[in-house]
Amino acid sequence: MRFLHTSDWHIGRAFHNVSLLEDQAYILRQIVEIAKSQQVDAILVAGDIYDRSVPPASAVQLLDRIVNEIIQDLGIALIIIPGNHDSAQRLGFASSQLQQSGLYILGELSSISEPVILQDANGEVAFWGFPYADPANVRSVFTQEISTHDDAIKLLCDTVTGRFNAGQRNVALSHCFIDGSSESESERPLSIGGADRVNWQHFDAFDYVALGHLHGRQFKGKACIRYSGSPLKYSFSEEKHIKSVVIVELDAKGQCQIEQVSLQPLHNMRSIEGQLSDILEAAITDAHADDYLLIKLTDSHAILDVMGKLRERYPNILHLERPGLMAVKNEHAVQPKQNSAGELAMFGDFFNQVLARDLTEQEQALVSDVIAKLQHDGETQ
Ligand SMILES: [Mn+2]
Repeated sequence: MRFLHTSDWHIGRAFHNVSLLEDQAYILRQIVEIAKSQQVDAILVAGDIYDRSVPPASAVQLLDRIVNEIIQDLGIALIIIPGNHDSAQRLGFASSQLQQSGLYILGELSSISEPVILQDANGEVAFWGFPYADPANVRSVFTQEISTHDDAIKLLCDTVTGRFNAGQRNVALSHCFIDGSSESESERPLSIGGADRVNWQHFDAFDYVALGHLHGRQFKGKACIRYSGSPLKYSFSEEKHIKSVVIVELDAKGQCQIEQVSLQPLHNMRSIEGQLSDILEAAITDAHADDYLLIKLTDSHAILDVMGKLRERYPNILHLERPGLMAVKNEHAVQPKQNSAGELAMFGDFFNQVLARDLTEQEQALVSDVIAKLQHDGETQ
């Protein structure tokens, strides 16, 4: 049995008010191509299909197209669980009818004991899907004393491992936070204060565990208990991530051979740090000037229309930070006596930007007087 594991598509997500739908369409098509060339039998998506419980129509249309390509055009089975961003009920629309066509949406907690069974030359593989559920939900469905995410996952795992058939290989899909794994800034916590952590040992009996929730690819405990990671970077904290999908070859005994196939985004997400003049010069030969950028300017003086200047070369700047300016400001915060000198210098820079010449001595004196008067007024108010 050969399958592709992915998760955290977050279709419909925007980043710094820029819609990522085109990037998502591009990357999902790439995943379909990988599934085709790798000749997998199934694709597993371990939650957070959509970014919101009520996704925009354009996101639903994109998923619809991708599902058609996977099931109808390629004849590959698609197994999905909802994550904490999805609405299990909405995602699960018509799911029992769709099973006949090869689309398996495992969104019902009460049905976790009914796995998807796929056959290969070596026999049956059971795919057990755990839809994302908080402890209160698990408690109400199973009427057992469940107070933590760890209790909940343990119960779900114990429930299905008790139903394993001899000779059958077993794969789990789960959307949870395995204790000790690394987070990114684009994940929404499942609960506050670390109470969402679960032990990987609960999954020990499965031959492979396809995890979702954490956006960085990683495994915990065993190589076969694994997060595929999101297919795109959804925060600048993921700048150094390599985004990929997992291709799993499950042999007759349930041993896994794991390969990670890298994805190439339409726009990379990265940060650039330096002086404005250096950044603008380097941009001339930057072959990836349309990447999504975080720019950190180290210049310590005020610059007029800095965003306009940068956007001429880098059209997709999503965020601008001015650590240089902050440093100057902070210096003033601890040394208030330098305030007037700092403000005069700042105004001098501004004046130079607008009129392309320095203040004369007379003008400097005039501006100093105004600054001093403003400060005096501010103090006596
Ligand atoms: Mn997610």
